[in-house]
Amino acid sequence: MKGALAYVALGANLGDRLATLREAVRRIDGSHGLTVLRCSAVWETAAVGPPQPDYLNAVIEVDACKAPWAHLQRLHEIERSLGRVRRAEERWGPRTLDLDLLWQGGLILQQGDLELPHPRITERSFVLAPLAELAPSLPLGERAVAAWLEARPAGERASVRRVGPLAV
Ligand code: PH2
Ligand code: MG
Ligand code: MG
Repeated sequence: MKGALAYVALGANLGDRLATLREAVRRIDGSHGLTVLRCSAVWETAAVGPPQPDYLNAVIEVDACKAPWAHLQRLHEIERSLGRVRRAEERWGPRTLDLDLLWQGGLILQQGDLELPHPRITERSFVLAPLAELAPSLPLGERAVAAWLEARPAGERASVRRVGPLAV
């Protein structure tokens, strides 16, 4: 580890979802100060928001050597390079690829479009379930990740399903 431990969430519900997530991991690893350390499984999850196809979601653990703003910018670049057009999107609507910086080295901050830890992690089983595979004890406010996941309603937890490996 040369930098800080960080977690990035991946989501896709348009096109070849698995191929997109895997290509995103390849583009994240080893460039612009990010090294991929571990990958969660891939989870198929019912969409939160307006009616739309199910998502594939995953979380990766990375070694983050730059400031979080630099990493966020790089993640947005990768989203664009894999076909995402932000301007055309509706809030909570379908996405070719969504990359969210969830947590970096315990930083707590809010500036422009960057908030750490990422808002609403604790209310979303589609983030908590893959994150709990990698970092069940990671503290988020008053609870750890695994405890936040256990606190989600049973129906919501049943709407996420582990479907297979992300790493190739
Ligand atoms: N992302 C959204 C909106 N809704 N639902 C699930 N299950 N997974 C997501 O990643 C997701 C979503 C917009 O970013
Ligand atoms: Mg998101
Ligand atoms: Mg996002």
